[in-house]
Amino acid sequence: MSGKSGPILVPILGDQLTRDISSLDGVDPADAVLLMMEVEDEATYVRHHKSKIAFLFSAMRHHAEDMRSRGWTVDYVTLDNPDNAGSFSGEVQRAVERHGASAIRVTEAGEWRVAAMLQDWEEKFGIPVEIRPDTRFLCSHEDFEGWAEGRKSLTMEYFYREMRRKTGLLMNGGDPEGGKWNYDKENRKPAERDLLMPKPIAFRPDEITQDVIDLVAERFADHPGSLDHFQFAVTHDEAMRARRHFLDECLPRFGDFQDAMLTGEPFLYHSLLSPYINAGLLDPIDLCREAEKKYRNGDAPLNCVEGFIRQIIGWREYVRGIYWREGPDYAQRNFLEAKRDLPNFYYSGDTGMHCLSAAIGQTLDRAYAHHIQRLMITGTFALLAGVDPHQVHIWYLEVYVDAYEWVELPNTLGMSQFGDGGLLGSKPYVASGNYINTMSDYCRSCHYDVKQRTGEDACPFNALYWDFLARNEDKLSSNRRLAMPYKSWERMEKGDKIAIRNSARAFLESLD
Ligand code: FAD
Ligand code: DLZ
Ligand code: SF4
Repeated sequence: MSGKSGPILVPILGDQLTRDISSLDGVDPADAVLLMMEVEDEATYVRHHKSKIAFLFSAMRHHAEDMRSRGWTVDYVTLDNPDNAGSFSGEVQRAVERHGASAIRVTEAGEWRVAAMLQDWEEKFGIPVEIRPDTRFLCSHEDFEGWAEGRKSLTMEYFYREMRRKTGLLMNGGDPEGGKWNYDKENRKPAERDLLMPKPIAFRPDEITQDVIDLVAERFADHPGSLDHFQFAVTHDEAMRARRHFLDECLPRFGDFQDAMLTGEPFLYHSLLSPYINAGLLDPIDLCREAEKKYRNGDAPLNCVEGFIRQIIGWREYVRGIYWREGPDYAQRNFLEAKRDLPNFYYSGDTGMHCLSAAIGQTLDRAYAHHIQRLMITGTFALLAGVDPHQVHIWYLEVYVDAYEWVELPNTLGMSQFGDGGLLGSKPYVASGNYINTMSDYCRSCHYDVKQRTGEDACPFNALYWDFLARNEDKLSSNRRLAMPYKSWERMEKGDKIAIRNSARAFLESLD
């Protein structure tokens, strides 16, 4: 110990808005100062969507109020404070001096970049720094290592089963509820417009949020996205209301239409809860237990509840495990050596491809797109077009309100762009226009014809799909899960192959 007698300084980072965050465990409010800081570096290390910054700053300001009302002393530094040092380390240094802090206690950071800063603090400030594990996750880093150790492949499904056993969620003794672990086959129905479809719960900005919106509009005018549709929950209570709305109104049909896409319906039956879970306003496991209750009470079918729980205790925990296991250079991987620049229309939505203009348009408006839009529209297009996966990663990190590197990077670089060569997904998520036409109504009002493979009016996904396979034959043709498409490509007439590749080339040149 340092021997100093000042308070313990507890920095609460922007994604640690949890009342019982591990850094506060066993701490007496009388002995501690909580430090919350809006800093330029965090807001600009990528050009976050304006609504993403507004959501987080407003949620942080409300959380500070909430913690004060619970007896904590909170030192909150706003972005426009003239003395703001602009970085976590700069602000912690100022706070250590201001309060004469005797020690720092902090919950581990959610990404490598910030974790490296925390590691430096002890030496930098000359007081003890305790970095505590983030207990909001089910699977610790050590447990994930233990699970992954010695396995030939890190298949999510097996990890998920471990998490089901660990939590007892949807278990019948040692067996999965209903006899199967996974009901995904029932979850691929296309949606029809339905007047009874639930509307998302919208929260009107209060004075605190409005101040933040004004600040962000002024300071981050050059960042992508709009503030006009801001309707996020920003308090614990509002997040709980959003959670209730999802459980009552959307969960009973969540699974059925999980992969569907409809023009003008950005949300369908999705929960829209990821920003609140990731920032710490909602407890993921408690949410899963509530979802399970809905099934046990006969209010939601098994396929929907299992599908939802799998996303959280399966995918969410799994991608975090992969992120920390693979290390800071995971972001640099580029298995397919893709080099194209991200097309400008990712920042404007200005393209004749209706699926892309719809997914990007709602992303810029609302900082939200659901999983299949992210994976099979913006993700698949970038993959087929051979866009540099690092640029794709930066875009996803910027534009989604729920984006933090630990969850965004494995989903983007691994699952969506095959940048890790198949560590996360056993085959690239590629598809021709036919998939999009089956799962959405986008093609009905598109400039392009989904049935045509070549020519100026043909759906670009079609030629790009075959061109992608041909272009990456040396790297992908031995993949057993791509055996069928490669066989079809082989069997194709030479003239057709040439026409497809010319069509793809012409289209790709038009992007440059
Ligand atoms: P729902 O469809 O209602 O799902 C319920 C919850 O499950 C989500 O709130 C989320 O917490 C969790 N979940 C679902 N899928 C995943 C997944 N693949 N990985 C982790 N958690 C999942 N999710 C993020 O939270 N942050 C990101 O930055 C992010 N980037 C993504 C990038 C790409 C390329 C892809 C394909 C997916 C990404 N996802 C990300 C996963 C997923 O798309 C979002 O979690 C989901 O769309 C959030 O909306 P929702 O809350 O309505 O989700
Ligand atoms: C994403 C973000 C932004 C935009 N701004 C801040 C901020 O000003 N202060 C803060 O504490 N956190 C912010 N965050 C979230 C952090 O980047 C996130 O907490 C770290 O990535 C943790 O690993
Ligand atoms: Fe997208 Fe092709 Fe359908 Fe147009 S035709 S919406 S580009 S899949």
